[in-house]
Order: sequence, then structure tokens, then C-alpha cells
Amino acid sequence: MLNNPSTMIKMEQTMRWFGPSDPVSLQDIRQAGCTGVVTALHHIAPGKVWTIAEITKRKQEVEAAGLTWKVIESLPVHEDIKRRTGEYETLIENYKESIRNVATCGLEVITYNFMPILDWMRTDVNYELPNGARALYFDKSSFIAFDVFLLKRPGADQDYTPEQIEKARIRLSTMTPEAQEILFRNTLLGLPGSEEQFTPEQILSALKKYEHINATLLREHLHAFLREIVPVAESAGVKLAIHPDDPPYPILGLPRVVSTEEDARALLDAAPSSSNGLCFCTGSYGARADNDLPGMVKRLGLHIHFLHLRNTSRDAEGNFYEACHLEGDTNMAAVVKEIILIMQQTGNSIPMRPDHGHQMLDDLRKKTYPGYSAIGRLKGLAEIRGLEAGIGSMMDPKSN
Ligand code: CS2
Ligand code: MN
Repeated sequence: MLNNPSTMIKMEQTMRWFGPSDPVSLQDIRQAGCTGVVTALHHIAPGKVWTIAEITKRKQEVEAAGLTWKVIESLPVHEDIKRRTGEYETLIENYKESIRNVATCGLEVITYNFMPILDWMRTDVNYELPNGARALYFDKSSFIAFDVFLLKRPGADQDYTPEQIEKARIRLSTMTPEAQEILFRNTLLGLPGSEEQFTPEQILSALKKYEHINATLLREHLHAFLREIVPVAESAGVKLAIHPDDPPYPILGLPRVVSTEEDARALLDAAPSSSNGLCFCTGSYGARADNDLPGMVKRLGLHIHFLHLRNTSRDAEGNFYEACHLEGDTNMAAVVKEIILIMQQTGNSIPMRPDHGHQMLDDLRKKTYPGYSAIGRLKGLAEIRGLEAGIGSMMDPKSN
């Protein structure tokens, strides 16, 4: 309707780009319909300062391709900050300096997480769906088999019931040595976008360093960190967005403290500020049946500075796979509707990305980072964009 344009504010559509070595190019992302990318300086080690020169260089590279870079994913938090050991005070000062530099360069949102040692964890990164596409899968029995029988983590058997362990033993016995090797490799995958893997020795010694840290202490460390960095972010004019735990419960005996609405509320209350906010990842929060996602958007929406929209299909045992964006257990339409209401209320667009996608079509023959092939994410993005346009137009008084 030319003379009756929609007044609806739309989510800002982006995709993650892992930098110059990403097999998915900036042009690919632009053709997918995105206006921007979400990226990070992956070559700078956690704990080191992001300099204005390095940030500017990356920003110019993105802008030269006709895209914007407003959201960082991620500015990693050094393990010493999570444990409050070693040089953590200096590391927090470095983090603050990076925040200021990012703001100076005009970036708007900083995504980070507070998961000890590991980021997301899956047992299968090539799970074949009935239609032949491939998805990421978390199978509890395989994971327990890895933990108890392959990694042999001390005390692991205390974390599970005898029935769970027996089931895991049977699962392992049905796996070929090759399948066991793949399971081992998948679970020890390093950060998304890297090809590095932890060795079993590295993981066991990293776990040992967290032996004395329970959920209460980790939460205190997170809140103390926030009390230090939130005022810096606020005065610099950038927003922080914490990504939830994935999966959203403790694994390998490690506490996880950003898994539920209550966790999110507690961390927001620890350092009240419009700069203290959330990366609302529906795939991560949605892997728990007790998280009410549309309700969380409704109640926490003013603090949502970045959105990861994807779906999971889960069962009562804790197994889940990444479903199509509009299928699975999260009612994506209800979530999108709440997001539209929040954007209408604030008058601000919230950046989103489709998070992961299925490996499908031509991408099945390409080597891509697990979850980050182009076509599956394009499909997810297109579906969410359609959902938003449809729901938005029904809610828009001007189009009725
Ligand atoms: C991402 C996370 O690939 C993914 O699942 O959503 O790895 C995310 O980038 C980090 O947890 C944010 O710090
Ligand atoms: Mn996510």
C-alpha cells in the first residue's frame, strides 16, 4: 500500500560472520537479505585488549561490502575472570578498555557468555534428518557415555543415576570405534568458528581448576564482574548482551548460571542499567521445558539487546536436536509477536540472527562450521522474516 506505509519497526536482520577465513562470504550474507553482520576479532586471544586500530580495520572491511557491524559476538571472558583467580583484576581492566574502544568505533552491542570452559556442546554435529539435511544434536546417553567411559572424568558416575549410566554403557557398546572417535571429537570441539579441539588432558586439567566453584560462587563472580563492567558500558554508550548456557543445565560437573528466567532476572538486578542486558537465544533457553519463552520476552524484553532465533525439539530425558526455525518446541510465532510488541513500545529495532541452520542442498558438499552453513541459515532467516512481516501486518493499525 504505497500511500499507507507500514509503521512497524522490524528486527534488524544479520548473520554471524567469522571473519576473512569464513567460507561464507560477506556477499553471501548480503544476498541472504541481511543488512549487517555480527562478528568478532577471533584472532585476538581472550583477555587481550581489542584495539581501536583492529576494530576499525574489521569495521571497514564489513562496510566495504555494503553491510554494517553493530553487534559483537563475542567479546570472550577469560577463565580467570570466571574463577576470580590469577590476574583477574588486570583482565577485567582489559575488558573495560575493550568496551571503551568498541564504543569509540561506534559499535552498539557486546555479546558474551559466562559458561565455564566450554561454549555450546553437542554429541553429533551431523545428525541426519528424515529429509537428508543435517542438524546439531545433543543425545544425553551419548554424552554420559563420553563423560563416564571415554573421558573418565573423576566423579562423573556420581552425577548420574545407575539407570542413566547403564543406558549409556549400552549406547557405547552399539557404537563402532569410529563412531566413538567422532563422539569424542564432537564433544571436545572448541569454540564455534574454530577448528581447534580440546585434548582430554586439557579438558581434565581445566575441569580441575573449577573443582571448588559451585553455582552460588560462579553466580557471585558473574555479578561482581557485572558491577564492574556495566557502569563502563553505560557511560561509553554500549549495551551488554549475555548469551545463555547451551545446553541450559550443568555439564561435566561445571555449574551454569544463565539458564533460566530467574538466572536472567538475578543478573539484571545485580547491576541495574539499560546497558546490562541479554542476548535472547531461543535455541538455548528453549532446550528447557520449564522456560516460557514468549513470557520471558514479555517480561524481560526491555533488556533484550540481541536475538538468536532458532528452535529445538526436545524430549523428557534432555535429548534435543535443532529443528527447523518454525518447528520444534518453541512457538516462534508467539515469540516474534512479543518481540514486535517490545519494539513498538521502545521504538527501537532489535538486531537478530537466525543463529544456526541445517546443512542442506549444496552445503552438504561443502566444509562449513557446524551450524553455520549459508543455505540453512538463509532458510531460517527467510522464514522468520516472513513470520515477522505477517504478524506485523496483522498488528499494524495502518494496514487494516
Ligand atoms: C552461539 C554461541 O554458536 C552458537 O551457538 O550462539 O556460541 C554464542 O556465540 C556465544 O555463546 C556467545 O558468547
Ligand atoms: Mn545462540
